[in-house]
Amino acid sequence: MNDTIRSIATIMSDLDGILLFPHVNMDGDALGSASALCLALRSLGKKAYVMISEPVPKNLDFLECGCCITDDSILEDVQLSLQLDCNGLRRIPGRETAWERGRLKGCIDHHATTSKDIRYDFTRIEPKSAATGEIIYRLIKDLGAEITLDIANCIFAAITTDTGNFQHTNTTSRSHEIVGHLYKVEGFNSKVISALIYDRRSKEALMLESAVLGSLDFYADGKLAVGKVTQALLEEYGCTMDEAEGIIQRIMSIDGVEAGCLFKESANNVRASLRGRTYANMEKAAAKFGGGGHVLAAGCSFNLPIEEAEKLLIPELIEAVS
Ligand SMILES: [Mn+2]
Repeated sequence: MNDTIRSIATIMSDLDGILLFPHVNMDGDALGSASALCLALRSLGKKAYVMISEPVPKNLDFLECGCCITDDSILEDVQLSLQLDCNGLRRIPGRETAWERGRLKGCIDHHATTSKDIRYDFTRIEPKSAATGEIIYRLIKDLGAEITLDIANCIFAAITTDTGNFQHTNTTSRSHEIVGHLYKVEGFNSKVISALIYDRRSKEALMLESAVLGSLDFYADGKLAVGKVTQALLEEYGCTMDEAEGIIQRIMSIDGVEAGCLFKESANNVRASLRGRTYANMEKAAAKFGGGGHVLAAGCSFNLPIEEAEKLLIPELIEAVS
């Protein structure tokens, strides 16, 4: 079941009291999409909030736009719970009770891997869209809301981050067309937004990156590169995990690397971020461990020590690059 954007706009036009749910470990697409839609709904006179359960990453602070809440009691009646840039309860941990409040449940996403643990009243899943922000832009237009400067900034952030600044293979003519429209919004300046997202890294984050890159393991004649961000490293450099953002892209910039893996160790589990360059199917490898994502960008989690997770995942990745 995949509903049209127009029909979703029609449904939403009649609703008030809307909670938007970006995925955990929010990125520019998840938060940008959620805030853009939240602002558009408010401009139409509706009560809308973005429900989160973690701090907004520093480099995305400008996307908050007064939309985010951690306590949903501010809404008396929740007519719609809408998941953005993700699907399934596993992607919104700690927010299940708030999610259940929605009389209707919806999902707008571009991840092909879909979870079956939620019965949605409507869904729009477009695996060919580079970012959920592309779908949200069209939804805002169909809702009849104006693309304000704040909304334009949110949509631009969503698209630039999920396309790797228009370098990933998921980038399409439509990604550029939508951004082209954003340039017509009064005051829009892509350079300013890019600098906010990409050029505010701390010294500590760069030191952490250099430590991780300095101890990469290579397999399969250099076609697979594996890095690790451990709790010990974070402590040593005084960093939080969101400052490890971007390390996987650095790994993928190494000549000859077809697949990259970055293990991220948290207090209670290990998450693996997986990237492929051309042919290595990362979605398939992630799916073996209950994860998912896209063919060239996926992820999975392990409730195991990092060494055990490596033993399980690396053979699959070696197979993916061979
Ligand atoms: Mn996305």
